[in-house]
Amino acid sequence: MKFQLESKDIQSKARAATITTDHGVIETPIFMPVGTVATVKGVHQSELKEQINPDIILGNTYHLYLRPKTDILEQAGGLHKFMNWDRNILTDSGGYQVYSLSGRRKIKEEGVKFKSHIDGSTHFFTPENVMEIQRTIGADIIMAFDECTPYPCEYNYARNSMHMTHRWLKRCINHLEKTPLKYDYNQTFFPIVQGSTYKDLRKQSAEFIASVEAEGNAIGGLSVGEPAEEMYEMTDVVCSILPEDKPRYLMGVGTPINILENIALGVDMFDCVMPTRNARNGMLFTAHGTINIKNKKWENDFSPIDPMGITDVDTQYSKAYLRHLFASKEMLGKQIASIHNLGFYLWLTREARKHIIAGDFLDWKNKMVHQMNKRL
Ligand code: PRF
Repeated sequence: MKFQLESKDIQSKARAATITTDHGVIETPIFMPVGTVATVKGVHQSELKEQINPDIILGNTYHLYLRPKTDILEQAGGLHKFMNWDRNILTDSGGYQVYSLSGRRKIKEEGVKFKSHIDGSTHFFTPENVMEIQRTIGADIIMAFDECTPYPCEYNYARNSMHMTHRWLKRCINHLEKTPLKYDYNQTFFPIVQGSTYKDLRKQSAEFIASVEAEGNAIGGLSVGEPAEEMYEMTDVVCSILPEDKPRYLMGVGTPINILENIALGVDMFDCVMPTRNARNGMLFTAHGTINIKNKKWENDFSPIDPMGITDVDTQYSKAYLRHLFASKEMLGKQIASIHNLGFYLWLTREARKHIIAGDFLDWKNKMVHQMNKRL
């Protein structure tokens, strides 16, 4: 993997860069659409490529391991081939999903015992087997196995958990070195900073993570219910310590406003289920605020869904039509809304990049944050 800084903003800590892997170039800042179970929900790969056009998407180890199961992905020749996606993929390690989704789970030094959310069967994740699973899934960027602490979290729990995440990181690295690549392209490994909402722990964790000198670094444990200001404080502390010449990935963030504020603090990569999940509930993000398309006020609004939108659906269909699809519980409604929202998120991060390069990012960011903070 190669990371090249292209441009640094003078008035903020925002950067524009490129990441190059065997599956192509990723221009940052980037939003990575979430394709949890080998599908970006409701969106065909052709629409994803042609309309939304992300350089990279995300998959989840936890889900793919449970279904279709690792051996099926191996037989398919890896996740790229299985789902017909020839650009970059990043897989999360399960270090978050195992806490947020599985029923009962037991965290020990050795690893996490958990019950499948699908059939209740018992499984065990360790730093070692999660590295092997991610080798077999075959994403371009693979993540360390960590513990994402909840919010709020007692100091002592957060500190002990952070230290365990650091010990797990060493085990991930040791095991990866012994686990050969499965396919004919490289994989890059990112460790994850934890430390809850405690500045001293965040600082300690960022220093430890930086010391292992991975090719890129991630920030976990945020966007778990803490106030946005606390999230920004933590990102700021961590970004001031993580190396400048490597990508920084803020996991599971967030709203369009969260993304712009964190870009201003030096984050390069984001992912979140929000654009697709909220789309399925009828919530649309636009440059001028959010729309609840189920609202009666759109019943006879025949204007385009989003006249400024970058995807075909934005101008092909009216708000009244999309409202009707939601009222009728038609699946096309969810699909249109998902394409719109992902198109908007990708537009937003591409615009951010343009403004960083042009040198007027901060003014543009402040204007956008103000504009987007409305309900239409
Ligand atoms: N760890 C991992 N994945 C994650 C998170 C984390 O802390 C988060 C936190 N918002 C989202 N996804 N492994």
